[in-house]
Amino acid sequence: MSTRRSYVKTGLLAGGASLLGRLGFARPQHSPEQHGSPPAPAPPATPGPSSKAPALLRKRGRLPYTPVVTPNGSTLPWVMRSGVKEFHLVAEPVKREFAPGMLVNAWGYNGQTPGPTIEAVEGDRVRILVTNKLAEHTSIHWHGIFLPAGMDGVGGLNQPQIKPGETYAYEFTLRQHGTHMYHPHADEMVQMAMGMMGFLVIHPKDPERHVDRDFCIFTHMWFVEPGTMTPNTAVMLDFNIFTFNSRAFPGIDPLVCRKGDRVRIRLANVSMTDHPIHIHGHRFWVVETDGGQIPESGWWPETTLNIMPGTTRAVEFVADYPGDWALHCHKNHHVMNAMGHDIPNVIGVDQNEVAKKIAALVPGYMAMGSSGMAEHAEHSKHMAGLPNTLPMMTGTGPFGPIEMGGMFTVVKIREELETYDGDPGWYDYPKGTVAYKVDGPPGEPRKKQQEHHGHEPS
Ligand SMILES: [Cu+2]
Repeated sequence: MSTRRSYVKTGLLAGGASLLGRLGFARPQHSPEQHGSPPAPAPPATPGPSSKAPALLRKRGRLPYTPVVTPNGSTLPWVMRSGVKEFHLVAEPVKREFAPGMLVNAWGYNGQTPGPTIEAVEGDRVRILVTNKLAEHTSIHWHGIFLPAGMDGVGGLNQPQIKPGETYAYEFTLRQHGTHMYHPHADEMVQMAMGMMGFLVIHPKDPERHVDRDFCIFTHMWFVEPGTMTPNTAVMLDFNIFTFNSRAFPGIDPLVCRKGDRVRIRLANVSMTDHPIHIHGHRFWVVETDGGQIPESGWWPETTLNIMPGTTRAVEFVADYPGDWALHCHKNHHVMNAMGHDIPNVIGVDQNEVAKKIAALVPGYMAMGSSGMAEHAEHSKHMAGLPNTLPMMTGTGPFGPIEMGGMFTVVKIREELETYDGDPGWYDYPKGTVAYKVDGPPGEPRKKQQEHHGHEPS
């Protein structure tokens, strides 16, 4: 875990710093002084974590909103020029590490896929410069935004395509607030499949409520032939890598929350199919689509929300229950990493005899799958022969293999939390609150953790 996190941070810092330098932007991203934003109004009256956790308050600074967190990603810096917030996106090929052990030749913005999250406030005048460093033309569409037709970004329809080496400016006033996205409307089949997409979040001018945590997750899927590193964009349905913010579990940062936090998760999808996103231990309220806010009387509760292609959704919930809670796509293949689809179905087949014969020819051969595919998690190195290929299921938790990859992460809710930065580690289960074994084959060793956490019902 620490290895992965330090790698990610180093990568982000290295990539981000050189890029920001190139664009002439300075860190930090959230300081209003640096960016010359208008004076921030007083913080919302809703009691937040501030009274108990000064460190958390400092993080929010004087911004009139809780900054969006893009796990494994970043927020795009801006500069104020004559009253206009100016952003700069650079469309370019990017190398994206999906998880340790797998690097992908993707396309994106500013060295990242998804591109950095653009954050602004309703009423802002924004100018977004787009420089094309791809080898082919592109354009950017601002999905769900009310703007002049000539700024809508459909290549050929609203503007000429942006040729390689050219920079275009999009400029409009934000007349709404909500969860939106940006993506190309050029070479449709290829550019989004290669990872070109990003969030455009517009905060309300007069927030009706305060959230403590505001996350955004871009769902996506890819086909990267095992052993290779460039997505095949001609694939229509048979994708084999499924990502949150272009990372696959166990390469996805957890969503860290304090007990009692009001949490918003914004989800988006420009892939070829829908992703039913499921949360454990809580139910969330559906508060927003890319069409705008749903009045509170119209919110509805879900534990699984389908994110259809070409949509955004925002959900909110109060982090009531401490623990480690799974958040994942509920399509079973979408919580798996690269796998060949031409594998024979051997569930229920006795392979003992054939395994003996093959082992005579192939030393170390192991027949798997007769009782199900869980064995793959234990022997997750079965793809180790292929370079740049993640095992199907690789995550390991405190009790053993998690048996998932792909679109899976963990919402980590803690009673005590000094900082939202970093990973607080696995949940320390109170004694007597973990499922326990009451019967089984004699002599089978118990898992260490189960003994540690005890069995007595409270
Ligand atoms: Cu999915």
